[in-house]
Amino acid sequence: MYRVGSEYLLKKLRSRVLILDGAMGTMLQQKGLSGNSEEFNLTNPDAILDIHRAYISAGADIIESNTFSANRISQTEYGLQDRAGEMALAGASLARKAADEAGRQVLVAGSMGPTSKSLTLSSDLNRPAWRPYSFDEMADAYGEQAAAMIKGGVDFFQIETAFDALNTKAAVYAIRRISPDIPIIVSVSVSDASGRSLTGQTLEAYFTAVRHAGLSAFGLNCSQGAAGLLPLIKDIDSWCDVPVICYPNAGLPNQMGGYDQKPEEMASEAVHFDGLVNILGGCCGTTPEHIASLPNLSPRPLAQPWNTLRVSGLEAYEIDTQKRNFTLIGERTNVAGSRKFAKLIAAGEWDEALGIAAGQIEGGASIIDINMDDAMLDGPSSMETFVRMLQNDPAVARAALMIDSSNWDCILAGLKNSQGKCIVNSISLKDGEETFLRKAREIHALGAAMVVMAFDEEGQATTYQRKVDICARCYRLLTGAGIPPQDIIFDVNVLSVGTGIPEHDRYGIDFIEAVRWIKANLPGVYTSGGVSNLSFAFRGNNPVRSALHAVFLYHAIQAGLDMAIVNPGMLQLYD
Ligand code: THG
Repeated sequence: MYRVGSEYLLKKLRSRVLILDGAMGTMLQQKGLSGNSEEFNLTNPDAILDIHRAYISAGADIIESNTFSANRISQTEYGLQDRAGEMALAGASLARKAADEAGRQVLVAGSMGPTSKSLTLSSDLNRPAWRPYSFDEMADAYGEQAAAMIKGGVDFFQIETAFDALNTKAAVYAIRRISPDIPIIVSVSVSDASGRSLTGQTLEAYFTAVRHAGLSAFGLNCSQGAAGLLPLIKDIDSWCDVPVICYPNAGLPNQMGGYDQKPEEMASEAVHFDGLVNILGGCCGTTPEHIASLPNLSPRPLAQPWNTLRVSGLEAYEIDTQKRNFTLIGERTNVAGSRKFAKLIAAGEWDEALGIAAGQIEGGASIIDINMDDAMLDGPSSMETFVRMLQNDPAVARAALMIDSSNWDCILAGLKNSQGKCIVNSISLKDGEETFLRKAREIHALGAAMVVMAFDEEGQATTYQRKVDICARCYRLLTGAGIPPQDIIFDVNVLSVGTGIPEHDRYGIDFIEAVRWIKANLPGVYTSGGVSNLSFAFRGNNPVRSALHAVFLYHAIQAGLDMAIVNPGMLQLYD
């Protein structure tokens, strides 16, 4: 079992900057060992132990196990996929042994690389929705690696050189399935000075997508030398609410692809990380000499934990009603809500369908609601394809996704193909507490926020009292299960008015008053509604519909409504 918990690690990271070791690959090369690095855990364990000992002598507080590619997917390239678990166990055990022999406290970070494959990008230009592995396959590979490394005695996991947040989500999903509390650190590698991941995400969008795992640190490794990473670390410092890690390369690569920055040069650049990091070490090209010369820095102070809803696509988006106006969610990418979109999806006209999503973003939507619930479609497959295709269009991929379905498999398909932080639409108490909580936990484990409908075992809430009673009950259940309040969005059912039935007269007012009650009584949560439902009785009469929506939204926003699913192109201003 691992020896340090998250609380202990946090305390240490607050007290001083922990020194992480340097490159394993560089040291193996110096020993003339090239090829499958992780195989040396089995064939040449003494060489690995030597390297760990050299870094411990150089003053490392943390050493990384030689397990970066000890997973089934990466080892397939050597035909050694069935020995990946053994390599992971041996690598973790070797690091543990070296740490335990140190005569002082040395922590073992279980290194997990990104695998050689991306879940977000297609490697085949002619098949943009094709992926070499599914989320579940990748999670299983990571799970096998993680289980072996816990057995080998790692103190925490270090998911490093990460370039695709969907891969990272699979990794943290797999780890949390095995252990709810082992510390996890995520370190991203950026592809250029713009500071985006290879898959196009900003670092803030990336962090937003993986933060749910309860990270002990987040930061950067590889990519550049210390000077090159400094502006990106300053960016991270401005929003990150967990400790920060940074382990740069020994400068920029030379013409031969090698690294020749001297330890003193690296040290003089690293001085500028003072107060910005909690863990400092080295990546490609760094040696025990580099680690020994790292400067003594004061640690980055602890930041206030996030308490607002933050979602992401390629970019991060915070929903803070104190700071900004209302958030629009585009309703048009819904096969049940738009005949045009339904026809395009049925015909496989993906580019045209993406154009509808892009139009909503141009019209002001920050989030797009995607729904593939149609009896004529294979919902999960259409959801998977659309979400994958979306990645190829930066104008659309920028926005966050709301995965809208009454089919659980369709929701999973959306979540398991999105690199950003999504919102699930929706869950409810319709099938009882057990199903409700099982789904909520799974959604959280997959990193998404959730719309909760005012619906229970008795059916849909149509009155004020039923709406607030159900939401109060859901709040108690969800927060009791560890769901952060800011990831809960209550939808108290926008129902159709003007139908001619007197019982429907109060529907608009009861929605608005229930929103007011929720914002006053259920701390931290958000509220939303599908505004176009309100005017179904006026189908075909768009001027009346948009007038109704404008007046309704005006009052609902004053009562505290945070966001709404709307047709952005049809919204009228009303003051
Ligand atoms: N709450 C939550 N999710 C929801 C709803 C909600 N998802 C679905 C729906 N309600 C919100 N989306 C729409 C989308 C379209 C329309 C209404 C709500 C709509 N469509 C036109 C119509 O039916 O007249 C279609 C016209 C066309 O074909 O273009 O009005 O309440 N959580």
